[in-house]
Amino acid sequence: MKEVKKVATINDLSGVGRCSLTAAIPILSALGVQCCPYPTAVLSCHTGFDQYTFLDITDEMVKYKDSWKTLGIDFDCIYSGFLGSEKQIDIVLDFVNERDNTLVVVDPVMGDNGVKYDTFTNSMCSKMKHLVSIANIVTPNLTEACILTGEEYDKYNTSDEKVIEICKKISNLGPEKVIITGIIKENNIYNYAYDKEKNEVFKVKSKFNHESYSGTGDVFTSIIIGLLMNNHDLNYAIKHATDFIYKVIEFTSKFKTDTNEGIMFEAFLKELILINEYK
Ligand code: PXL
Repeated sequence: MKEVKKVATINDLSGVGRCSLTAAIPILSALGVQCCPYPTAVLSCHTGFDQYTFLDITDEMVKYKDSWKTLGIDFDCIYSGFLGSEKQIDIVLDFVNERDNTLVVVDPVMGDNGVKYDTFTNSMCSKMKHLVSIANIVTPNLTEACILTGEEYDKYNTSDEKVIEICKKISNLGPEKVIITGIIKENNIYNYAYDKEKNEVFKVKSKFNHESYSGTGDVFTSIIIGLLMNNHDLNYAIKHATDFIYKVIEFTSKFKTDTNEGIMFEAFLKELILINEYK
């Protein structure tokens, strides 16, 4: 019997749009991992919708973290995603620095499609670099990777060499493993993983159906963490996360929903259980 691992999941709760905690909780649970939500904000819908409410809970986050510390609660992994203010990034830095022997995965949620999210300011970007520097694994999309490195975003023409250069620049900030998602070339989309210690690049290809759904980055990172927590290797995790998302996008696209609604992963959670069971 395996013990159930605990992941402190720092992310927002968005009522509609299948992203952040509403992706991480079901996905980590399906992968047999306890998702312990550490909420950053409560939104009626994510920020891609024309209108949304936004309750920032920065002050509560300090008390929340301190309460876990008093209780002596340990986590196998800290997973940070959408952060709503500079102060929140500082709180996450403290939370990580107060703990040892925890895998730190930072998804530096800042933007997509070459554009920063509404709530993300320039000063938050430099703080985010600091958070990236203390992570073991980071999972930016190409937009975020460009923001972190000051490289120009080129949606359809980023060469292998350029992606690898960006991966190395990010790993020089600190992380041992850098995963860059969403590199589009013709009708394909690629995810790259760079392992600093091995100096190796692993690249996974998937078909691109020219639709960009919200929350796929959160689904991706949640799958990676869930599989790593079950002792699968990173390349296995990336390959299966990529294939899973492709399959769910294909299914979702048949319904012609608003892409802000995210992908219909609920119908495929059973597949994650099978992917996880394969040893
Ligand atoms: O999936 C990224 C994300 C997470 N959280 C919120 C967002 C977005 C992207 O738009 O708005 C609140």
